[in-house]
Amino acid sequence: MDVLLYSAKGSNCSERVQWVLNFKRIPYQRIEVSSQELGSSYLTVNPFGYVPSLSVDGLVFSESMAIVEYLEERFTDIPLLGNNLNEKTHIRRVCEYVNGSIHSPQNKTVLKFFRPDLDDSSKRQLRGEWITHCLDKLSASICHDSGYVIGHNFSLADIFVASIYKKARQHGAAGHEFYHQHLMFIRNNEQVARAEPPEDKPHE
Ligand SMILES: N[C@@H](CCC(=O)N[C@@H](CS)C(=O)NCC(=O)O)C(=O)O
Repeated sequence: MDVLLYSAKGSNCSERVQWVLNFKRIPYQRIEVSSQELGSSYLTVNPFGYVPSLSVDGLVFSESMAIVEYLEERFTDIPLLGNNLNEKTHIRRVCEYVNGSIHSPQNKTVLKFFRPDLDDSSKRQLRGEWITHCLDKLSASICHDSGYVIGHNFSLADIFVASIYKKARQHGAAGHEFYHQHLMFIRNNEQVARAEPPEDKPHE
């Protein structure tokens, strides 16, 4: 099986997929897409110009949520979507909130479209503040049963939450006790820590 992960430095959507690939021990090759390529040659891979994309034996998938659901259904040995329908639904709720409500409005292209007036540093500040504002709201409805976001096991929800929190920090947002604790908790699980992609220098 030939698996290629199209990623870009500092992309938290790509980090989600990479974390899943590592945790499920699926061998893959990471293809680095530069900012310049995102808007040019890479459009033949993903017409939206977004990373990640995942190619499996030449078949290309995009949208991180669709990709991780694909990996979950295809590689069932190490599950990441809970133990029952209630857990699954809550894990999807958290992932959708992170992906649709937190990440999308602060996406680089979206911000450039709506706020062309802002310089890079103001954009970074706004992005960090937005993520923290949304994470604040999320904290009341997660980590109820254990240190994991949903239920008693590491899941896609932990990956999505940890990755977006790290993104806020990269944008210069202050540390957040609740999410810092969550990150420390999941990193205590050796398999989780081993699968966490190394931080790369962002150009996002
Ligand atoms: N909903 C998409 C979002 C993808 C996305 O926004 N990717 C970012 C990196 S995290 C990107 O490619 N940004 C480049 C840009 O906005 O120009 C997904 O989950 O894959």
